[in-house]
Amino acid sequence: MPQRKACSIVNEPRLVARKLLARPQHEGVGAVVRRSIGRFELKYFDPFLVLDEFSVTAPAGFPDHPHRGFETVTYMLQGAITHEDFEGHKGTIEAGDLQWMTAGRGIVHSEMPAAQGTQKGLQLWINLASKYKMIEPRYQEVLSKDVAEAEDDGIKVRVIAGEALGIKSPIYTRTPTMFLDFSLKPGGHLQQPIPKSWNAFVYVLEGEGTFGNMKSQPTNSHHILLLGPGGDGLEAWNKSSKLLRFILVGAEPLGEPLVQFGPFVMNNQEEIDQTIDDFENFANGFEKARHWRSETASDLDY
Ligand code: FJE
Ligand code: FE
Repeated sequence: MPQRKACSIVNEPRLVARKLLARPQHEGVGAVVRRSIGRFELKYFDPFLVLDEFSVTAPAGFPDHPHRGFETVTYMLQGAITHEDFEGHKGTIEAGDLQWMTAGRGIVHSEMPAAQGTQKGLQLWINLASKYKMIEPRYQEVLSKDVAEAEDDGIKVRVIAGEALGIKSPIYTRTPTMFLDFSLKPGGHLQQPIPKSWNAFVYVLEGEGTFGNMKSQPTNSHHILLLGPGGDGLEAWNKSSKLLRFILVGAEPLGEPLVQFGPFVMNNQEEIDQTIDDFENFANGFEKARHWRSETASDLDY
């Protein structure tokens, strides 16, 4: 057994099982996303369906589109995005703010730039368990000033979901999930517990970090690292001379069958056929889509 500090809170650090670079691709209308989870090579990392690092400069965006069967988490890094849905729920999120949207049985909405310049952020799609797929839609929004933050010895964490350094997020997650935004100063060393049975990944936003094993090759921005199974946490080091910023996301896998048709994610083909039927006929949660078009996206040609 390797020797560890008496204060270790991670005894069996998880190793990096896979590393992928998220290259830019076009999505929505005139928007660019670096997709890591959800691309061909990594279709699903239970319960994660999509991870996009997006970049949107007007005139562009994600005009009126539906969702069913999962949650979307939008975490802003720069600029602002206005969302507007078919029930009249509307709002703008800016850098540091987040929106946790449980689409459940159905949401139709637009997500459009709300500021000059380029809007940047992360959007994560988290699958819902079969028994929650048709629940009422729900929004949880947290402004940057209300995001729980903690600092300790060269480490800063913003707790989007779950718990770190003794600080808890107010976000309620249907699928048990942790979402942590870490900044490590040069020389910083982190140990973060992760439940053993959870799937977890790291996505690097800025700088260069060493993950899992102190002797491994450093990883820089736009890379996703899938952590291997079994260990009880993440160990990370900033051995560079610049700030390191990354997110650590983990969740309990659902272990259920999955059939996806674009923004509809269900458990079998019959439920997907029913969903397409519901969407086309404005039924079972899509009633309000019949006469609705977003204002925000109306000046965008698509
Ligand atoms: C979508 C294509 C899309 N990533 N990141 C197809 F682009 C989208 C979609 C998004 C999206 C929105 C934001 Cl604000 C950020 C994103 C994909 O809206 F839902 C489907 N079906
Ligand atoms: Fe959307």
